[in-house]
Amino acid sequence: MKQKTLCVHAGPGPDPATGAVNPPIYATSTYAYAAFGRHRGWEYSRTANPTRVALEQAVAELEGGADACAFASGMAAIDALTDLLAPGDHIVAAHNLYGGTYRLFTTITTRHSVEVSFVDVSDLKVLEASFRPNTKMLFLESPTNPLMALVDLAEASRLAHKRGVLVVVDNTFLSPVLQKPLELGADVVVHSTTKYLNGHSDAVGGVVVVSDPALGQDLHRIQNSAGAIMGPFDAYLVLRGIRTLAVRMAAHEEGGRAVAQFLAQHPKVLRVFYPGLPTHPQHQLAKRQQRGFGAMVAFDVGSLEKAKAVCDALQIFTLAESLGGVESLISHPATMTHASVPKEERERLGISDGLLRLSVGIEDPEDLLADLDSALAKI
Ligand code: P1T
Repeated sequence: MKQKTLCVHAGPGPDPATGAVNPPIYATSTYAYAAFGRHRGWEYSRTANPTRVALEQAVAELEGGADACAFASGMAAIDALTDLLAPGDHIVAAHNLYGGTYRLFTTITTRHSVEVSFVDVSDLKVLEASFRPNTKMLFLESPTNPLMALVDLAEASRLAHKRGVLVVVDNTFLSPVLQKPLELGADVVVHSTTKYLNGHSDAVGGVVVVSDPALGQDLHRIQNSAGAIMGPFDAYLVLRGIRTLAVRMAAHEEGGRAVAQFLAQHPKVLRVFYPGLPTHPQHQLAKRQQRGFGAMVAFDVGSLEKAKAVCDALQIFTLAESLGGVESLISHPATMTHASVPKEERERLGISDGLLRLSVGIEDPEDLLADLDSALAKI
């Protein structure tokens, strides 16, 4: 099935009881037993809820996976993955990740005696040298938040699998419409559904997709035991968002490309980070492993003062954390999404005080360029 068709039809299809074309929102915490000792397949909504299961099935189909588990947030989904590990295990993580993932790994995961190394995974030699005998998980983002660096997912997976290391890819920035990590060799895909999958900035959630059904069973055990589940109302919203994912991604991409090209030729902009630009150092890799370049664009205006002036002057772009909604957002990673990364570490990575990150929405690109043009004229 083609992407657009899959987005519209992924999941269990019409409700078997009534024929409703959309899954009902099963607003129930529990289910009546058919008889003593005999339930009807549904026991308690932490364990399973039909609306959540419909979403899980849809996302598994979209990513080409065997199973999926939906969680209360993207961070809850990533945290559940760390529950696969035992004390003494080691994670190799990309050195540029969403700031919240960095915070989870450095302040919570390590409390359970799991070691984490942050390495420049775009250099495969560095990646290979970072594996240890106790390495159990490779955690990647591609493209990274906010620097838009890529990892060769097929090669990184090959290197990890030689050592029996589980490969996890956070695919939030592209969505399954623009990248399918499981097809490239990864074992697990994680999403903040808060972003493109939902697409309307009205619900926080997360999902994990796996290629191995046994791993899926293990994650459902974690989901049920630890309990950070997505509720049925949110599951409904994300599933509704998925129906338009393919057409939204095409519109996002059109805007993303236009904005990146505009910024790349603007005299006030020092540097643009967008894998769709031929000048991006990994443009060829992006063309090979992605089905598009997406709509996340970062750019450097040189200083905190200038970054603030641009944010203050914009009319259509809203200053806010998050991304992937229909409306365009701007954020300042150093003081917002990546404030929990120490300043020296941010500077080492290139997350400068003048760096701004755009989530380009689906408005008319001409309006977005005019907004950026007048804001940049202020600096
Ligand atoms: O916010 P939450 O649904 O818990 O998802 C966390 C998360 C995980 N992975 C990536 C790549 C993310 O970007 C995020 C959340 N990011 C933002 C809120 C942001 O503005 O970057």
